[in-house]
Amino acid sequence: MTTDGPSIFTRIIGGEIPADVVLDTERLIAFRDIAPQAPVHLLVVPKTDAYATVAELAAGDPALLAELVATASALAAEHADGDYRLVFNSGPAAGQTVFHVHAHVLAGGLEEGTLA
Ligand code: D5M
Repeated sequence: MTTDGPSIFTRIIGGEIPADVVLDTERLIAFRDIAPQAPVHLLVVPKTDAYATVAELAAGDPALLAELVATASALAAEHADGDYRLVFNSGPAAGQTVFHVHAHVLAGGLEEGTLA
């Protein structure tokens, strides 16, 4: 939850801002990142705005976190060869800019042995 109005992701979920949506389910939405860091770069986002970080989501709704991970895996199989990196930036010093929990799914032609 933020104190300064709905997050950009809540506005995408509400249809206020366009996005390249690849999956839309009861509790999750997935769309292409606007600034892709890999050949396939998707964001998987819970529709609820109750959780800012992955740790909050894990504590508050572990079933939703499990659903998010399963969805990320399925999307990597659909959009690439099934291998993927799943990244949660948590906190400003780690590069989090949108405080509405989301997973980055990075896939397709990733370099071996690197973390970023
Ligand atoms: O990741 C936030 C991510 O959200 C970052 O990779 C850019 C992406 N972003 C921001 N605005 C949009 C829109 N409008 N569409 C698609 N993607 C967007 P973080 O982990 O918080 O740094």
